[in-house]
Amino acid sequence: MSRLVCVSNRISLPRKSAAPGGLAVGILSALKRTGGLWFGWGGETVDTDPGEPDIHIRDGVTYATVDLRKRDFELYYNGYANEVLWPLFHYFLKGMRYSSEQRDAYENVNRSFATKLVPLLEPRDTIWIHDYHLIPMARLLRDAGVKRPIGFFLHIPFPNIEMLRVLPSYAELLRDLTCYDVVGFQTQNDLQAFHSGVEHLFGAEAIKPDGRIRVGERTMRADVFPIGVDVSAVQEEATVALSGDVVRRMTDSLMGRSLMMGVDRLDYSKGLVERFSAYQHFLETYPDNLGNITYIQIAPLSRTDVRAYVDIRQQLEQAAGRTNGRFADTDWTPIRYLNRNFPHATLMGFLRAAKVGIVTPLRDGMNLVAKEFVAAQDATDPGVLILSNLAGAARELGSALLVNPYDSQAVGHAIQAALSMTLTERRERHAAMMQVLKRNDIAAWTRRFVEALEQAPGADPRVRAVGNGH
Ligand code: ADQ
Repeated sequence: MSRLVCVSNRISLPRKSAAPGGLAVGILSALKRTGGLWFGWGGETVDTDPGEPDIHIRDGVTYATVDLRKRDFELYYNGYANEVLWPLFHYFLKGMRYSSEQRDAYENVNRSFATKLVPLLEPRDTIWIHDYHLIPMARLLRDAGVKRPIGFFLHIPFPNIEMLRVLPSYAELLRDLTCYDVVGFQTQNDLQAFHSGVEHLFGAEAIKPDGRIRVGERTMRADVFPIGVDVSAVQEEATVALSGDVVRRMTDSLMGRSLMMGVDRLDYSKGLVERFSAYQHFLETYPDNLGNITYIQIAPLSRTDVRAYVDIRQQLEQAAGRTNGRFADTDWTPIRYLNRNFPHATLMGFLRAAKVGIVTPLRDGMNLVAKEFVAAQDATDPGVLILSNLAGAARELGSALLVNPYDSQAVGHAIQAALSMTLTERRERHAAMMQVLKRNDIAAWTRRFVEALEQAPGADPRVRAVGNGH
């Protein structure tokens, strides 16, 4: 059996408190299952040359972490990754600030990652690169002589060519994606968007009837691999945490009120400003709920050096303050808005305690919190999920209350519908969603992707069998 090597920009080191983020949750579950190597940035920035990777081994997983130079962190991570690709891929051109200096830093950091990874590779490795920070990796690893199968999974949405074309280096980005053996997307929409780019650049004939893509001498496969959650681990975490101290103190403080819960990284794509305004709309439209509902929004800060994130933070503080100022009573606060981090298990306990889970991103690759909310519920008395139809998860969770996150009136109505839904309907909707979650769980995601990679059209079976060379 080949060894799995995952590469991502940021890696979650054991013993350090986990950085919130779906990518880390997904990769760690994958690697814990199969063992292997996880290579990436360990979260430290330095002034001098970053040097060789640090190696830690824990529970069958080898972690190889590299540092980033401060300047590279600014231009590659804050800059190209999070001020160009992230907003563009989420259709937020307002947040995009392109410079060729950032583009060069992106290429250089990718090259340095590739150079440092190559000596760690073994002859039978299968290499799985994650997310938009590292799109050029396959080209750079191939240039360094790596012949093993290399796959790429995009955790965020992929934009249609009409949006992608805004990027000056869009053709390079598309070419880089075709250097992989397998490219995976969260949803059919993202795959179609990728096809629109391939067709634009290489012509419709590059996409074969069986879905494979042929560019010059290379054949690759692009497909949909919706990421899932570890359903039984979430259930276990949620049940244990519910009777733990932190969750108990929170539920006691509700004094019998219904809880609506939101958990998101503080990011403009998560639709928090719109959500706060929908909640205000709901309190105005359905005043019977005044004093009877508590909305807790947990939103740990992320990417605090990027300007758009400073702006969104201010807007949210103002919006929460406005709603609380207008509706709060001496013994009731309508919104509790927290910018802090909690252990994953505690979050699952909070989700289980909620009658309503509210997940209304303006655009999202998948959204694992939506899936975790469903998995964390008590099946005999489940809470109701309100889900944006612009999140990838909506393609699978059709039994949630689907809303357009920009329509504050509709989201307000959905909150009311969730609070008044009968037990029978709640159970039916929950059971339907659980079926999907179990079928497409995190193990299925890993298995399907790794199998696709091992059977990829470009992966040379002779190299696989005899394991000669990287
Ligand atoms: P994210 O944008 O980070 O992920 P999401 O999918 O919701 O969004 O994943 C967040 C994860 O972090 C969840 O597992 C959640 O429980 C956890 N988390 C959130 N806040 C936390 C906190 N305070 N403490 C600890 N854990 C916290 C990206 C894409 C998504 C895609 C995922 C996975 O943007 O669209 O679903 O990757 O592919």
